[in-house]
Amino acid sequence: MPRITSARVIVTCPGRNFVTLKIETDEGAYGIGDATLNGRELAVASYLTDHVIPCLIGRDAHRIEDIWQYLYKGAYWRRGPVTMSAIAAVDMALWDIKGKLAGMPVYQLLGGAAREGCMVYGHANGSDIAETIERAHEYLEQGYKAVRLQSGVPGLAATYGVSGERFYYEPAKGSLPDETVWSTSKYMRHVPQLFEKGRNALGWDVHLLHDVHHRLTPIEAGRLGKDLEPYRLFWLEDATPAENQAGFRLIRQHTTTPLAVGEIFNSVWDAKQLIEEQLIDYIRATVVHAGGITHLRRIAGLADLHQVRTGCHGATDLSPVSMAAALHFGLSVPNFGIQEYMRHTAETDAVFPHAYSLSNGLMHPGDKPGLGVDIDEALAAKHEYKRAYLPVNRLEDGTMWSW
Ligand code: EZ4
Ligand code: CO
Repeated sequence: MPRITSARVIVTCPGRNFVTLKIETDEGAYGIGDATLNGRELAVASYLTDHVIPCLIGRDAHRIEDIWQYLYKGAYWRRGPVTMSAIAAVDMALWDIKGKLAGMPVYQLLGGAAREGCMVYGHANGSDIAETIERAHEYLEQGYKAVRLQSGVPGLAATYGVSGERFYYEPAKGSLPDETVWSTSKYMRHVPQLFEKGRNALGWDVHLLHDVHHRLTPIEAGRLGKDLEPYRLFWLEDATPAENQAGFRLIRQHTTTPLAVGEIFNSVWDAKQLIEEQLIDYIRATVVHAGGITHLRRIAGLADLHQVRTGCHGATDLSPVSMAAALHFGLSVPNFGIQEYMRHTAETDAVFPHAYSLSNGLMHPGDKPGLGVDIDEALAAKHEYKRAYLPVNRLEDGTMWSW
């Protein structure tokens, strides 16, 4: 049995912060897992170092389910993003080890490929509609089958999803949170124009997506979904905050635009009602924030019973280790829908050499044993952690709102 001999947390900032757990065994194989919780990174690093790692030493690295249950039930304090990201990092690292010892890529251990590759969507964003469409064309030229459209809103100084960079989007910055200003009415007038022009320019063969980023109330989301119906979106994401799962009933009563939610979920319990009542079409929980491959498979299993498909979050703040884990999961799960892909910077890719690749709009995790991602520790050590916050958001009268 491969015994866990050591585990440690590596914090690095190759352009942005990442927290990685590395677990070593007495059989030589080691595994890595992502533990990055954007804007709250050191809380997870401490949870792992101060509370989880001492419990791992000496355990059988093959007993993934038992270790998962030990960390979940054994903490007494269940769920929450810090706990579940820490458990996820352990889980990913153990799947990586199991794959390496078996000489197989993780997706083979999960039942093998259920498709040729995972369809991904890229982010086209611009300060106005014309610029967004121009960037969407660039994605189509690169073979993408699906593109998310976000654009600046007239009258608002900054909008979620729009960045100066061409292919990267990085909202976390500053030693204190940036403040942005939001107007629902300006936004609601603008988005249907974005999609009318987007469809006309891009045609009907591409899947189009949009992220509301938790800004609307359920009835406003119902209105927006209805206004967007003529443009046949693949999904409308995070239309309203989802703590109150029953709130999605109201959206459903008013629109057939498909709904996706879940990038901030950390457990199947966050999605239980949404899935069981078929209030959503895509569940966006991630490997890193929702308890690892082990728990994400449980969520997908429930979702499959209710014709809800997966659509994992894949922003740049999820490290290449998470990206790889998401692709092993996505390739093997029966009810895969789509995978978000915001590519990482060259600096990040250099710290995390990886086997996954993109071709013709589909991504594949590659066939290296384990997850197929490594961490260059010497290079990682050169990039020191830098505190960075996600922005906060207020209405025009100063009221705090969801960012
Ligand atoms: O704002 O990952 O769909 N993608 C998103 C992301 C999130 C960031 C927050 O850390 O909504 O851009
Ligand atoms: Co989102």
